[in-house]
Amino acid sequence: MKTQSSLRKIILDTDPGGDDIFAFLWLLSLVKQGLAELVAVTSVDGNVGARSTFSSASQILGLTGFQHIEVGRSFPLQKEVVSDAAHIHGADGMGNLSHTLPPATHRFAEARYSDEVIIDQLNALPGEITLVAIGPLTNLAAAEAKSPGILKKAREIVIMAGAFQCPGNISPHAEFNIFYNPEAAQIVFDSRDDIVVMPLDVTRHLILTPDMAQSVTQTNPDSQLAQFLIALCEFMIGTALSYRETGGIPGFLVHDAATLGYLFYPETLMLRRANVRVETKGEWTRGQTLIDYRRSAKVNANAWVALQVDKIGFFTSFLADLKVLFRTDAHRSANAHGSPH
Ligand SMILES: [Ca+2]
Repeated sequence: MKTQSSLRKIILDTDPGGDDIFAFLWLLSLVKQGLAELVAVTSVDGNVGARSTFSSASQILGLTGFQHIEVGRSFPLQKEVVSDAAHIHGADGMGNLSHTLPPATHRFAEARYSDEVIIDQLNALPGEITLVAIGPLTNLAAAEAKSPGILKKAREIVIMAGAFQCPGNISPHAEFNIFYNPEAAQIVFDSRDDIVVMPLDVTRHLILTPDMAQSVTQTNPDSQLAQFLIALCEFMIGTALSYRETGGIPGFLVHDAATLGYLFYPETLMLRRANVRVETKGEWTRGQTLIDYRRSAKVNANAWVALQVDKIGFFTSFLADLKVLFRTDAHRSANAHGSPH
């Protein structure tokens, strides 16, 4: 039995986003199982705009009975060079399904800014909070800029970001989260020497298929959460296939979930120590992440980079945990026929 003090306390920094939602639900399942504590969700402008990622985060918390958890709001990024990823995730970031869910209960206008939430929580519990960042790194960088050294107060920082020995997904060399705000990413890599990175090198292997989604929801297929998950999966598969992200396999990449795989099932990943730099200027390479593989001595490693994943082990754990949500979701469903767990 875990004691309260040994629980992972987590702030989830997210820009939902279809794959964000699967990571989010995995984390909520771990919370329900008493394996993690979700301190706050800090939404960030990214896949879609700041208001949408905020309200999506609120809707997911409401759908799963966690509406008491704080959601931070972000500010829109003032940049002209990048567009969001609504073409991948739907205009609302949730496969255009947000209208099928209970409305957001958190109020954007009254919410604290995400960087303030991060600063306050890290100051309140220095060394205890793990930051899991699965969107552009704008909020983390803003916190570091406002309060230099604050990110060192996190127990650990785990990010889904980058592409090292494989192509990017937003440009030939860049992964979306870095490309969206490379300057912020470099600030985060400069903030401490142990940033944990889940890049496309591993996440491009994490293809969630309709069979997997069905197996997760089968204990309570009529629940609102099940219907949402299946519909979201269908939407994401449509865009994944049109962008040829899965080698033709009907499925979609659950990139962001890799961060939770690392934290709770670390045996599924192989990581390499490295000094990671971010290209912030290149005309064709802006947002590229680089490791120096030359044989000269390196004295300034700043990261742990995952380069291999045991995908069978990963999905075994991921799917088993997601199933827990459907056992406990029964009492929330309009068509509930199960009994509360
Ligand atoms: Ca994301």
